[in-house]
Amino acid sequence: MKLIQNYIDGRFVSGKREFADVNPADGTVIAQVSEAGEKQVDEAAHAARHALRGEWGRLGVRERAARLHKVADAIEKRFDCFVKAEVADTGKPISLATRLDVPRAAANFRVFADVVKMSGLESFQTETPDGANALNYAVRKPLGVVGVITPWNLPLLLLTWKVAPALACGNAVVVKPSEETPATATLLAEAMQEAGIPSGVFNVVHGFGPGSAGEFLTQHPDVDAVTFTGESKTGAAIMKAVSPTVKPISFELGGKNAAIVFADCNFEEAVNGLADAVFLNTGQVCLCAERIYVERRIFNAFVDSLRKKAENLNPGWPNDVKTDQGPLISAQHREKVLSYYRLAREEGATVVTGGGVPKFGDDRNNGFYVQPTIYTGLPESARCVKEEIFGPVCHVAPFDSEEEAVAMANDTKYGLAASIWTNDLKRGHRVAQQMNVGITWVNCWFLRDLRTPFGGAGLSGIGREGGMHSLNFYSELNNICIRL
Ligand code: NAD
Ligand code: 6OD
Repeated sequence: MKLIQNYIDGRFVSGKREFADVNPADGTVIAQVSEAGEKQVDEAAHAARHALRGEWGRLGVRERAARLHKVADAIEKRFDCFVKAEVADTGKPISLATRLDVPRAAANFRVFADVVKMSGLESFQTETPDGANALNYAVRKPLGVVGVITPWNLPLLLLTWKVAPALACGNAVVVKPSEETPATATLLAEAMQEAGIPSGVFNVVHGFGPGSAGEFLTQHPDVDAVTFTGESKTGAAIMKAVSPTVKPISFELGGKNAAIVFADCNFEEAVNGLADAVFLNTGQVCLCAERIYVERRIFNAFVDSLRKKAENLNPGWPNDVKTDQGPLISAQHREKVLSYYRLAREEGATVVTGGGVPKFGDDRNNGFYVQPTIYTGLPESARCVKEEIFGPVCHVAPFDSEEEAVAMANDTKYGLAASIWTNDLKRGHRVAQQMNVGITWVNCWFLRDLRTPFGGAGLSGIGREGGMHSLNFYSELNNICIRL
């Protein structure tokens, strides 16, 4: 059986214990993973600190950027290996990993290499009280050792989204990928070696959260900052863990995202766009729309068209190019999603489609598939309308006025993303600007420009990453004031 190891100070190493890496499509064990104990996390943090004092710490921006492009080259060279590993770990359709996850990993390195090379800093000419002049300018320095903790839904994409800017700014990192999807982080270590990233700059520790590698990393005194993507309640636990050492944090957390569909929209584009927004990656994207508000006069037609889309999805084997719906990540996560399917009925929902588990004539019955599901008829106070489910499911509700739609969309403790569907440009701007979220799409969804601010309000996160926002988190500014 294959063993997925930790990567510390340029070497692939094992911890004391192992855990199983399970294929969500049929429940089989595909590899054993070496869990990093406190000792390995400590070694990784020290290796990272040491690397900052070596060649990496002396490199100029131009050479750092060149090496990040080489990392992207090395990912592209291993494109098929990354796709295969990501599909096996997550169960996502091969078509999705091929068009989204792996290309975005390479793009993350290329974009942040270019952003850091092109970035400048502001300066101010300042009048002194005695009528002389002073010049203020700031310089960027790395934060130091950055702990990177990531989830299982887009494992390589989300890990590289943080590692690339952290390295671009000259930091060294210790990454703790999700225990559900360890494979591509260790593969990335091979790409780092090939690209000439010095030993200790990129380290991988595998394991779980509490009492394991995740917690050891957040509490480690040699870790200067923590960047985390995952559930809001995990974010709260990490905030507590980092508070004694006052580490800077960047959090990208959960969502209960709304979409508003006006009757003047391009109907077909809205249905297609929202079918993606609800069901992509089996609904396991933090940006997915779990609440859809539709103007009453097109409500029935919209629900019926979305139902047809859901019923046409093909829950096949992940490696089949015709598959567009994979399983959920784990038995435990499926139980959570199914508990919401049961709860929706108890709360009085009308089940438009789905609500259960598909039956196959093969080993997929041992996997973690659920049916794509659409509900209507729930009150806005229902738990299924308020809580993040993170599966292929949405609730669709009608509205009669723009004000009502905006109020319902904003009635949440989360604040990650929203989408507005209308052909009235003025309304598009007006409604988008009223959304209490970090990201609003108009007539599209998950259309990314990596230079833009990305993050959430409320329970959805702290801070923004993307372009200069990432550079601002992953570096420390030192303002220098010179009296002239
Ligand atoms: P999770 O919070 O359970 O786990 C994420 C990571 O944190 C894993 O690596 C896990 O091992 C680690 N972890 C757990 N407890 C920890 C602790 N106490 N200390 C340190 N590390 C700990 O999240 P998940 O189930 O893997 O991912 C799904 C969640 O992530 C959803 O809520 C989703 O909305 C969110 N998410 C948000 C974004 C975003 O950009 N806002 C992106 C993707 C996923
Ligand atoms: O596109 C990105 O940069 C990003 N962070 C996406 C997050 C998706 C959540 O599952």
